[in-house]
Parts: sequence; C-alpha cells; structure tokens
Amino acid sequence: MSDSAIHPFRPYQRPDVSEAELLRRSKAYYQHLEQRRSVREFSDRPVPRAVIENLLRAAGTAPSGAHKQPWTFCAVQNPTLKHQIRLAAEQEEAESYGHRMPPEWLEDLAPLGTDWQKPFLETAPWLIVVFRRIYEDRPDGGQRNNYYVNESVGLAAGFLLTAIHEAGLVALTHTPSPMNFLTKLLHRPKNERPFLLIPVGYPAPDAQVPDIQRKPLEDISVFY
Ligand code: IYR
Repeated sequence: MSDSAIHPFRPYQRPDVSEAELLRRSKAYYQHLEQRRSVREFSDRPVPRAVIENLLRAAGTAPSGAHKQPWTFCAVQNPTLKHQIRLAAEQEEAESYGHRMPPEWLEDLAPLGTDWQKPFLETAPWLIVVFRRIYEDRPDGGQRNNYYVNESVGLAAGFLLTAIHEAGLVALTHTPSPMNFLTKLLHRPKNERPFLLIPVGYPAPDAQVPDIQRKPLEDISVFY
C-alpha cells in the first residue's frame, strides 16, 4: 500500500497576497522578531497553564523528518521540581565554568555576564524542557529510528521561541551541560534525550540584556 493511500492528499492554498503586502508583512515580522532577546532575569508572576499549552501547540506545528514529530515538551511548574532542576544544573555548571570550559569559551561568554548560578530556573514560572525522541517503540516490541531528529527538534524549538515572543513573554535558550540529570528528574523514557531547557515567563521589572547587535543582512547572506 502506498503512503498516499494512508494519508490522502488534499488541496492547500494561501490567500493571494500582493507584492506590496508581501513587503509590508515580511518587514513587519522582521521588526517584531528583532525585538526578541534572551532574558536571564525573570519575574515570578504566574503565567496560566492554558498559555503554555498554546505555546506548545505552536511549537508542535514545526516540520519534521517524515512527519515523525520527534519531540516531547515537559512543562515544569512544580516548585520542588524546579528547585531540584536548579540544584542539578548549577552543580554541572559549576564544574563547567570551574574547569570543563576552555579559556576561549569563557572569554566568548564574558560579554554575556553568565556564571554557574541559575536563579532563573526557580524564578521563572515555567521551565519547558525539550526532549528529542531518537526512536519510537513499535507494537511488536521492536524500535524504529526517527529521521533528522536534531533538525526537526531545532525547528520546533525555534517555533516555540517565536511563539513565546509573539505572546508577549520572554525566554532563555539554556543548555546546562551535560543535561542527563533532566532525563532522571523528569523520569523520561530511554528513547528521549534532553535538547534544551527553556525558562518562560515575564521579564523582571529591572531586567537587563547585553547591549549587543545582530549581524547585518550582508554578513549573513549571499544571493546568487
Ligand atoms: N551552559 C552555560 C554556558 C553558556 C554557553 C553558551 I555557548 C552561552 O551562549 C551561554 C552560556 C550556561 O548556561 O551558563
């Protein structure tokens, strides 16, 4: 049986858009995304679960290899669990900043002002832990690998970050290393690997971000 018998095709159209409107919309969306910043200082103001659910639905619209959707989003609100995650992350980060990261890496991070302390892991009302699913269990007891898992989950994380920004909240793309403590603390199955830890919430009233610039178009693109 061919795949098209399992998933019949259907027509798909977008409403027609003039060139002027394309220009207007593409510029407006760029200017909107240009406002997004990674934030490390969060308010403890609560964010309703229904908001997080919509953000995760948005993330789940990302394209994926063979439409396998190889991601699991764990949304953590429980203060005890957030505390455990903070302690475990800080333990790893202290090792990393203390001796695992080479001097060049520490030099590159200096302008960002980061260190091993991660209070935002408790302050932010939600932690979204993104897991990549490297294979799926089959009903016959076997396993089947997913495809382009890093690319797919990276795209879903990107969709998530833009959805968070669009909603009016802020996030940090956090990568404590190594991250296997998240597998243990969240009791994830053995086909899942932690990918990113994303605190989400309102920014602290006095939040600051590094005054850094993005590369201009000329430096990130080549037209042929
Ligand atoms: N994971 C560490 C270090 C770190 C690494 C990079 I690359 C950053 O852009 C920021 C931090 C930490 O979270 O502090």
